[in-house]
Amino acid sequence: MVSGPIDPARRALDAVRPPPRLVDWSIFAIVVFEAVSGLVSFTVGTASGWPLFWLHRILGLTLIALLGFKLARVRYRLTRRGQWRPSTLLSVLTLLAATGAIGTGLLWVVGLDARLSYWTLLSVHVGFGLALVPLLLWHLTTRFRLPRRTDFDRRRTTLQYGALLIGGAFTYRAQELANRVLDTPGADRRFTGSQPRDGDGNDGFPITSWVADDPEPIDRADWTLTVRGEVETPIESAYGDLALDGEKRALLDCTSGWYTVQKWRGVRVGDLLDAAEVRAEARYVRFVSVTGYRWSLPIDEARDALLATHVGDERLSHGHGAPMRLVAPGRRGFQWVKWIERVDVRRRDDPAQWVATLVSGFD
Ligand SMILES: Nc1nc2c(c(=O)[nH]1)N[C@H]1C(S)=C(S)[C@@H](COP(=O)(O)O)O[C@H]1N2
Ligand SMILES: [Mo]
Repeated sequence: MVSGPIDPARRALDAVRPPPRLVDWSIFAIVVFEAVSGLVSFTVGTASGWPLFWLHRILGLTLIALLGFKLARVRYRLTRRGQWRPSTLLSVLTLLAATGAIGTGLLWVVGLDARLSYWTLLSVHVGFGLALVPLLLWHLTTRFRLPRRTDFDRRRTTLQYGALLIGGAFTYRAQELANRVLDTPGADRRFTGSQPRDGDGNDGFPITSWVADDPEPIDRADWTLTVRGEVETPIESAYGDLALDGEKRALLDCTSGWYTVQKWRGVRVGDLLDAAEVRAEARYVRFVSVTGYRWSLPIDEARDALLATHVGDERLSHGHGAPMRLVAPGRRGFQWVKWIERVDVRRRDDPAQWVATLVSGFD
């Protein structure tokens, strides 16, 4: 028998639970939104982008309620004899990926900073999320049921989803408050979710490279910097001929979930472009690494960037991109190209750079 106090809670839950087909389709819609917003958030580095992160977190929390409704409904298929089918295995894998993504997301938010070699909890979260999307699509093909008109009731459906969203927003606020009151490591996170790495210079923050980018150390005496493309006067400059008088405090925020504020010194990109005499048609500046890794910035933004040779009054170490790396304030870490050897002034953006960041370094 269910005793007294549970009854009101149970009744409240029943009231906010949408009909089964709507639960299933809203789980699907939210997972797609989470995957897309998660990936897009990788390109957001300035504070005006906070609503995207906020929505990602709140919808992630509503997903917990929806999954709870769904599990309460289908649990018997796992626990009762004779209910297993081949597709049940797929359902279990899908559930594991969802639980993994939600669990790592929650632990990250409260500030747990566990690491699996160089994989942060946030990278593991991304891994689960990327696995979840194809699993869920496949799972959907085994039990495809479109919602029907009878599933919707304008007032009831609005109230149910309103309650779920408000519940998610409220839970997120409460968690933020708890982080602050208990002073967990999660309290220091940026709006992007990244946690601080304190310390100045090369040893103050981790070395992070994509997939296979790992060049041999570069000898400053053999290295030159080339500026070419839409310019009147192409430049080819030895290390010793560079004017290293540009200085900037800037925040590097890596999508694997950490950030650092450092004093960077080196060549102002604006000075370099002036020396090369940029043509009127120029729109973008592309920074190219010895490994082929590259990124482009619109020319006005590029003028304000720095080609750093120093960090925190030390010469840049090899791991951090010596002899020269891009410092692009407001951009995420993966856009701060390391081991730069060439600057291309261009008329167009470079969509293939997205692929280049993933495959550079592979022979
Ligand atoms: N050439 C090159 N530049 C790169 C990378 C890379 O793999 N190759 N990694 C990027 C990423 S993901 C980040 S977060 C920063 C990290 O800089 P750091 O290693 O100095 O901390 O460099 C960026 N620049
Ligand atoms: Mo990164």
